[in-house]
Amino acid sequence: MKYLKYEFENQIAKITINRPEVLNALNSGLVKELDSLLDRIDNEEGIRALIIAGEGKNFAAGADIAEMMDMNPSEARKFVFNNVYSKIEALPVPAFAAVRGFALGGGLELTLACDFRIFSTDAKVGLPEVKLGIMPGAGGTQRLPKLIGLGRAREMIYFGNIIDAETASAWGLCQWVVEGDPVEYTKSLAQKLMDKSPCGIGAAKKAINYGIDKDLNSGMIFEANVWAELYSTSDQKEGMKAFQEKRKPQFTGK
Ligand code: CO8
Repeated sequence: MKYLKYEFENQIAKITINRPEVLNALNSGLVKELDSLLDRIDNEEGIRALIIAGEGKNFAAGADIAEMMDMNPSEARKFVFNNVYSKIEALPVPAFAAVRGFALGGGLELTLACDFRIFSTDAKVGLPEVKLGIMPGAGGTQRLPKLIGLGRAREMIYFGNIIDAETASAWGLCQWVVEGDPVEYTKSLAQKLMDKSPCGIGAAKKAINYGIDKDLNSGMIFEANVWAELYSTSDQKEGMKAFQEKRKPQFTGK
């Protein structure tokens, strides 16, 4: 791969965006690589969590402006890559965004498709697209209001302000703020999932994602069905048997 680095260790997959010379700006070649990598991660057994980070001092300063500037509307439509970000949301394992420095525009939108955001104290995040005559196009107008509420989302999108980690945390945009490189802390968080049931976590992720834009009743029906399906897994049998036998469960994710 030219624009991404991929590592797999201790059941954790890690993708690093690797264009530090342009603050990890996301061009179409990079997004294509991300697309293939996400398909691979989705189909590979033994992965229990995904971490996405940026090479160097920044996460990603947005989509590549040099590539986008001369596009016509039909080329712009083809450039849209929110379907790739949705693959992160659809993964059966939790995704963590470990953010240092800038996460702007499409960079911040990438983190919004993850289950968790961990920011370093020097993180600077925002959706500055209106300053370029465009608007967020990779999920920002859809995921951000659901995460931090309409008022704050409108503020970030209309004013295009860049906010710091402390403000992001107060607004619920990130769950953890850490000193220095957030990757190690993110790995330790991911590691804490390893003794939990992959089937349980995967099913919960599916139910949360389904219910977020549905009415309560449809969400409850979906939840009940997914919950009942867990009774066809060995994780459910092992988890409850281990409880009865007063030992730690050995989940297989099957
Ligand atoms: N695209 C291309 N190149 C970039 C980008 C970018 N988004 N951001 C930075 N760079 C490049 C700069 O051009 C510069 O390159 P060079 O050295 O060749 O001149 C290099 O990275 C370093 O950047 P700066 O010199 O500007 O660094 P500063 O520390 O002075 O400033 C900033 C850092 C404030 C982050 C500044 O670079 C900046 O404002 N960048 C643009 C941020 C931005 O507007 N991002 C949003 C882009 S639009 C977007 O993401 C739309 C997403 C929706 C896509 C829809 C399809 C799905």
